[in-house]
Amino acid sequence: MGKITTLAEFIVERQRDFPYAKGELSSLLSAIRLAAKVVNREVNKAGLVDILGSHGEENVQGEEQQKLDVYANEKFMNALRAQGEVCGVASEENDDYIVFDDENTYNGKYVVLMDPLDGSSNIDVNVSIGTIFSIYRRVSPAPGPATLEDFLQPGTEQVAAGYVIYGSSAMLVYSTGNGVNGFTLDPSIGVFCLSHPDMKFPETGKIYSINEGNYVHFPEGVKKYIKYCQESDPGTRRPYTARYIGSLVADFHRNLIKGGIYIYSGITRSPNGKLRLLYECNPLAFLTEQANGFASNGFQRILEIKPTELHQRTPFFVGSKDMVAKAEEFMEMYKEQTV
Ligand code: P6P
Repeated sequence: MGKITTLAEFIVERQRDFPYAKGELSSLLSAIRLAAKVVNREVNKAGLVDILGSHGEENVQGEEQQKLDVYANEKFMNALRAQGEVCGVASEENDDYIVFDDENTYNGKYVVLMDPLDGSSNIDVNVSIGTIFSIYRRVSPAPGPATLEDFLQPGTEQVAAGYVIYGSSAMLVYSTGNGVNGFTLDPSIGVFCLSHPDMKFPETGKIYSINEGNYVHFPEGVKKYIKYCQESDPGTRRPYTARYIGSLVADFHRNLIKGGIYIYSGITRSPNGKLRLLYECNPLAFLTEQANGFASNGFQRILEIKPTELHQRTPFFVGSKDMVAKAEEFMEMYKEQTV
């Protein structure tokens, strides 16, 4: 059996990629690693709510059960606050960003944006869910409080990003700008072990992921791309296979490994779609480009979008480079017909 590299060892080894880093980013990633293990333990218990008491009520121990996404938010917030290198966090669970204003965090060099438990509605049906995180260097002066500008940076400025998928096994997949690596939690020893080194999107694939229940409301370019996926053409391995889990991290992770495209398009009543730019699309777009894929809003590279507000939404086309390029072709071809 080959040598097992733990996430902790890997973080230290890769710190050498950053000669000027004094370990702050490594320490920050270790805080995320810890919180991921704590959340995974609770997510795995979710199936026992009848015995432990459903969230929001008291369990058999008489403890107040929290909704899992609130619980996850709290665990990641606490781990990041305790770690000392982060001056503020923006979360899907909080309307405004949170400033860490004690003496050791006022100097924090980084800000973190996160969706602490994406797809949490899938917990009750035992479908994989995930945490998504994005890390930037602060732009506001230190020492001092984090400011909104620290969080409204374009995705190209990310120093690191990743996700945790709580599935048949728990995995942490992240990049600090030198490729993407995946670590699987060995629950028997509570350690994330390097299981998917140097992850790359296959140039093209056979899977398209989109909620076709919204078909009548899609822009014409998306409708035409879906029909393109369904036509028969052995030369381009079509018809493709439709796979849609309804959990962004799970659909993304499957496509990263097998190849494919995930689309959450704008629709008539919400032209920017449902997914959030800052803590869902940007971190996944960062990973995607590091894994030789591409991420677009249908017309523009996701990472170059200049954010204007914390919870803004964007259409999201992400995955194998050739497949996203083809989808963009249809969006461009039919952009005048977009209702
Ligand atoms: P729909 C979960 O609520 C989520 O944010 C993503 O994880 C998922 O991909 C998407 O929404 C599913 O949305 O509208 O297809 O049910």
